Amino acid sequence: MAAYDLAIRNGTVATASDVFKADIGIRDGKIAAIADVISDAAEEIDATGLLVLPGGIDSHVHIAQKQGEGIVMADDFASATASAAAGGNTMVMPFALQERGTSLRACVEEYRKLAEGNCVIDTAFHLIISDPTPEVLGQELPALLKDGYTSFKVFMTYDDLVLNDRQLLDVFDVARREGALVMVHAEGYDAIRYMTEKLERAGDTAPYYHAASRPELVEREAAHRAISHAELVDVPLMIVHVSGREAMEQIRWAQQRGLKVYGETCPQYISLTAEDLQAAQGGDAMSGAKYVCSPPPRDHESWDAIWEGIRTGVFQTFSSDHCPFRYDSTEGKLNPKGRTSFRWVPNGIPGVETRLPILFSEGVSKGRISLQRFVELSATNHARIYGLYPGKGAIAVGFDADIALWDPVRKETIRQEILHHGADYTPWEGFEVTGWPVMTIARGDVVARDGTVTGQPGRGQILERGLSEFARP
Ligand code: DUC
Ligand code: ZN
Ligand code: ZN
Repeated sequence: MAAYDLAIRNGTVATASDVFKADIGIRDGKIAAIADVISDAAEEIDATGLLVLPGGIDSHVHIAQKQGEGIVMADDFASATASAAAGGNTMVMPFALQERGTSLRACVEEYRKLAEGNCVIDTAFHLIISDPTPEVLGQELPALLKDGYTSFKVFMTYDDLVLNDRQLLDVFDVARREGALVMVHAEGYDAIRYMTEKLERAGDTAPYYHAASRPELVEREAAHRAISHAELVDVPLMIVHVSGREAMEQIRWAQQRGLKVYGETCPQYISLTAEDLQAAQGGDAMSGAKYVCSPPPRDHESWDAIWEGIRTGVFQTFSSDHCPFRYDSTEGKLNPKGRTSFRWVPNGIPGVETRLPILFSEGVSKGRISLQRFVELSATNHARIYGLYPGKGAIAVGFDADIALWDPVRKETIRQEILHHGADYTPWEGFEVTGWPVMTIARGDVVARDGTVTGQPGRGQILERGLSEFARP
């Protein structure tokens, strides 16, 4: 009998700290050996000329999340996780959303049922708290944290989700006591409402005005407020989907003062701009809806600011914020109310499959970041911050054999027709990249190869997570 089930041979391995030539031996879904030569395997993959990287972990995706009346997300767990696998990922982390007036526990159980038996790769859920009642804060949340749902997101905007300052403080307080990591959507509700109503009164209702309704200062103000509340309570915080200089500088300011404030950014903030929300001349103004997400994409100076934050360590994670809606659908971007105002265009863009090629190409191939930093931003830090480390997020003996093989010189043009998500478009149509994931191996199984998803729905597990040391006050 062979010593290993699978060997990945002749590749260049990268971790968050090192790049080296090695073979990898996999047994029972785990990395069992890393050595100069591993020859005693039942099966071999020749990785000559390829990079052997930890499979991507996307710690911020939205899958089959309940939406407002008549709106449906474009991905279920099968399509989202297939798309993720094709994009070099071995794990995704979506959100179990509490609807106001309902039990958090019941929402989680219902959401779990959607995932069970349908995931191609491993999954673990964050929670979204929209109704922090005494029951939720006192019993449900602590119990769910003990069950391995060890992080949750709170919103500072959206009618159905926004928490007021007192509620934020109360939720932060529970996080501190129980050791949970809080993720914050930092955009201020009242400022957005004020701007939205003003724009609507002026007749500026096309999707383009979505960006104008939430300028950067709205994000900066909310980030500052969240950071101040976290300082008061003495709890760490992750500010998610940071779009530009202003919020980035708030996080940096907090970090320089010794606060445990972490930052996440996304591909849209280094590769799209608010101008994308404007239809090309003579085009249909509604086509800008394809780019409506929150915070909105900004401008080229913002890209530079985000790179500054990536390079200097202000940001720990680079996630997709995959939140897919079909464009040409009355249940998606072109729903009837959305045609009356940007306010009703569902917020979010698909991106779980394109996150890593964009970061690799814009970052590593263009010389902005090292390969090790790519590994940190795409996998290792997600595992560390969200309680999956050790075990996931690195190429090391004893870790899950979650690995992506990359061709660092392959040129591709991102097109809807090569993607596997449930959306009917990609915001990056025609975007050219250098560097492409050619094979994804999850717990030792080849789940995607050359653009074909080979992993079956149901093979992915729903994981409990441990408490994160990043959440310690
Ligand atoms: N926030 C997200 O994190 N994703 C999509 C929409 C939003 O507002
Ligand atoms: Zn958000
Ligand atoms: Zn999101």
